[in-house]
Amino acid sequence: MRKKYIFLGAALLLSSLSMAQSTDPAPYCAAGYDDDFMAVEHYISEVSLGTLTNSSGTTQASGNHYIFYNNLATQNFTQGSNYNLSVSHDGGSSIHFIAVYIDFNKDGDFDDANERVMQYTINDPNTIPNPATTVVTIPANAATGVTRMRVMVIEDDEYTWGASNTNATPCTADGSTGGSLDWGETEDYNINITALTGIENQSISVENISVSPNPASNMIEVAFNNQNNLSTVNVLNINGQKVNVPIINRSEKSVSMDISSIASGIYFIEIQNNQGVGRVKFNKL
Ligand SMILES: [Ca+2]
Ligand SMILES: [Ca+2]
Repeated sequence: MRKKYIFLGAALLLSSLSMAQSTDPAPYCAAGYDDDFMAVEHYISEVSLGTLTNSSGTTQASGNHYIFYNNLATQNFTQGSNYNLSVSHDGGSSIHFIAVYIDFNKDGDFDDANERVMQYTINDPNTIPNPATTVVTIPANAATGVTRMRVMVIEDDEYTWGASNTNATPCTADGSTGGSLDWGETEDYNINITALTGIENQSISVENISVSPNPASNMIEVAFNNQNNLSTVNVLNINGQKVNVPIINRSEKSVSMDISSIASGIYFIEIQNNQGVGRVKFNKL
């Protein structure tokens, strides 16, 4: 029996070692909390973005209340696509911010435009939903490859979340005082951003189709170089489904379309003629 317990203990130790997370945020900034003088427990209990889900329990990480879950299988997120983001937390009325950041341009910070993908602030007690949810759009121009997502719950003991401090901040030096990150928890994750590729098996080269302007918000003109007998022009969403768009003007070599009514995102123009089918992507602002 003793051997069995030793074996079980070794197996548990090995499995816990192989599942270990990191407490080192580098090269990203630290996100410690200056709460040493009083223990206030706030925690993130579950994070979900697309196919990434991580439950971390209803206790706060020790130390700087920071964990980098670099031990999880890295999930893929496609440029231009939308993903549901959900953050479950301890739900206390003294949480002032729920904030999530993604380093879309992979420059090692969370400071660039649109890198804060979720923020809830509390202006009345109990107005932050639990879970806090939003939809995250991966920018079409996001850098591809593995990058960092940071999830935070924050209590600010100076209550500067009101007039003077309307945004959460992703960084602070641990041990500093007087900042806005007084109590809370921070969780970092790796996510992998993949390129949006065109639909395969095209028989008309994309060089023979031009779309302008691109990106566009209201009107686009699609021109066909060296193409004859144009039969069909469609607009497809990123799932390949046809989207209805009014055609304003059409000739054998070009089509003008009003795209003002469709949602922002990545689309494909699909043309067909007697040589086959070709598709190019454009970005609706
Ligand atoms: Ca947690
Ligand atoms: Ca950045």
